[in-house]
Amino acid sequence: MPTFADITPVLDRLAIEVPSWAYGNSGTRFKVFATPGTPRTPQEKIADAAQVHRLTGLAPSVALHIPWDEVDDYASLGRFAADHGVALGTINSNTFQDDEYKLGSLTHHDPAVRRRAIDHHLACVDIMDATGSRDLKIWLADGSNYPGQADLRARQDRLHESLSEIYARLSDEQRLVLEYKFFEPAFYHTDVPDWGTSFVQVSALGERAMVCLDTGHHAPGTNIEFIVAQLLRLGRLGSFDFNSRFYADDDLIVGAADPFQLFRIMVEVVRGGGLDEGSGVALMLDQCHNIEDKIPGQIRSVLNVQEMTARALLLDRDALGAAQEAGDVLAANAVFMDAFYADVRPALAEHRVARGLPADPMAAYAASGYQQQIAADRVGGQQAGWGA
Ligand code: PSV
Ligand code: MN
Ligand code: MN
Repeated sequence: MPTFADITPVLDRLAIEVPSWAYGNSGTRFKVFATPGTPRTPQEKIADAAQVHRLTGLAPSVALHIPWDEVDDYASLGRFAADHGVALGTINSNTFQDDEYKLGSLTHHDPAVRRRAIDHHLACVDIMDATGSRDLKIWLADGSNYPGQADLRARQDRLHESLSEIYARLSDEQRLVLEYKFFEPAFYHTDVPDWGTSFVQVSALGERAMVCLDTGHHAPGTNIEFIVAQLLRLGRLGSFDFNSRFYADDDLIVGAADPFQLFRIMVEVVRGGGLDEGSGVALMLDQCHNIEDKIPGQIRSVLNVQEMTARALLLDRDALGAAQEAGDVLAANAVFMDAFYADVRPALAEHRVARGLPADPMAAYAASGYQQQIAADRVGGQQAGWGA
């Protein structure tokens, strides 16, 4: 088994992007709970995200969602972020909250609606130019509720045409990342339901078009790590949206529902070079904290990713390979489980202290007084755009 010292260089460069919307109030269709101290502006969301990075050293960038994070001057928002020790990251488009998109956006049968949806994405690329963001992440709520409602095939063709126009607008340093989701808000069909459809669509665009894998967007029982392995093998895994789920797209804290699944995913990320220097795989969170405080919720999340990454890095690949080659099923499984059960928490605490970080970021946040301060300062916090 590798030692902790062996894996430290990889842990040192581990970066997990946090979503601006995680800091806003969110909930279900039954109730959105207001949390004292909730940010009222994109700047306040960024300030909160900066706390996560300050205490963990793991979250150097913040993803924005447009129009939820609309401001007049994105370059100055980027400077604001830099002043707080973080960068602006992925720009997420949004074509799911306007009445006009009820029957679709980039796939809509009406060219005027498609035009509006494409223009929104072009405006997002303008923002990327100002913020220096690399990735445009597209998640489409497009789909239908009833058999016969829509021409499934024509919508794929229209999606290709719309994406082609958006892709053509990107600079050489920018990427388009297409996220899939098997259902919701549409219940009969979704236009980008699975990794295969996303792969087909992005492959038709060019090399800078990639797939986004949201861990909550699969049918129960799906072997997600297999998809990770396949997309890495194909060179098309652009990013992760990490979260965890018990039932559907629950958007709970990553690693909370099924830490072993997170470990298995990270094993394939490591195996496929996703943590190698210069890897194009972006690790992001896509979560909503409905009932817990948001900042410690995000701190817990990035720590969970770090912990499972460390365990995955400790996997004894030589021993595993030997057992696999020998056809020794139980020995191979034992090697795998040994890494999963390795308790890396004391070593990670030491690693943090060596980097000038608190050994226990959760405790450090609780002791910092930041939560009490924002609760006192901020009145009338914003609701995150809901639907995540
Ligand atoms: C959709 O469920 C999703 O996961 C997409 O990533 C969106 O950008 C995010 O939620 C926020 O609505
Ligand atoms: Mn997502
Ligand atoms: Mn989601």
